[in-house]
Amino acid sequence: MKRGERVERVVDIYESVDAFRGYNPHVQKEDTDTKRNVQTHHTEKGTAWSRCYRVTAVCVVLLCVLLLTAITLLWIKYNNLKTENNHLQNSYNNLTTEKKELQTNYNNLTLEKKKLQTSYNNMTVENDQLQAINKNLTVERDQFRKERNGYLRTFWEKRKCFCFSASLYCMSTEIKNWTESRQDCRNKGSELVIINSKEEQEFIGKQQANFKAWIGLSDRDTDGEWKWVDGTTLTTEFWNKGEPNDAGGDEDCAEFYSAPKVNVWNDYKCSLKQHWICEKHLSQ
Ligand code: MMA
Ligand code: CA
Repeated sequence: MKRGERVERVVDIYESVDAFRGYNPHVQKEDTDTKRNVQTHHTEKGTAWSRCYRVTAVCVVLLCVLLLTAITLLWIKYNNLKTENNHLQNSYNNLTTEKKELQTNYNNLTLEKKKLQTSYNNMTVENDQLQAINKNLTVERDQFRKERNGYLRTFWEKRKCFCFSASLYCMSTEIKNWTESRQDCRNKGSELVIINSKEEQEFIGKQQANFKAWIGLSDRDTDGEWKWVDGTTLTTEFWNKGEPNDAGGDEDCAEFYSAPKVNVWNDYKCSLKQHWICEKHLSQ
């Protein structure tokens, strides 16, 4: 646009403004040229200001946009950090609780360990004591065996001896009546055998194929009332069929009768001579 044309346009604009204000440019034509010069000068100045204003406005808007963007970004960042902080706080709280529980567990375990240590120490002491006792018992047992073997070799010489449970049994090689037989046993610190169980009865029976021998049972004090030599009454009986029959009216002593598959008792005359069996209880 050339300078002349631009001036013309400005004139048109001013004329339009004057018309809008009710001003007629043709009536006051004489002043127009003078005014046109002044107005042209003013218009150039205004355009520069307008441009500056626009640039400033654009800058301000741009700055505002930038500021808003920055604030928005910072706000998002702040919220993210806040959420993260909450998570971390929760984690921290959980870990603190867990730590407390672990500490309690650790304390309990420490207490338990102390108790177990004490128990272990006590048991160690007890174990040592038991080992000492066991050692003593072993010594005592060996002495007992030695003693028993001594009995078997010397005291019961020439007799058939055997052990059952905690007793030593010996069968005589001689023959005597019931009273003499009993006395022989007593002289040796024993008694005529007392039989308390089926096992004992059968064990004695199988020591020899066939034999008859006095046992510590009689009804000499009261007829028909059978008693063992230790004073106890008869509970477990192994009488032969039909016995005791008191044959001849004076069978007051009991004998053991052993034959193949037969282990029984018979009442017999106390004055008759036969073998006998002694029983010695062994110290345990
Ligand atoms: C029979 C039987 C016994 C009795 C003796 C006496 C052989 O057995 O009657 O009961 O004691 O005889 O010899
Ligand atoms: Ca009889």
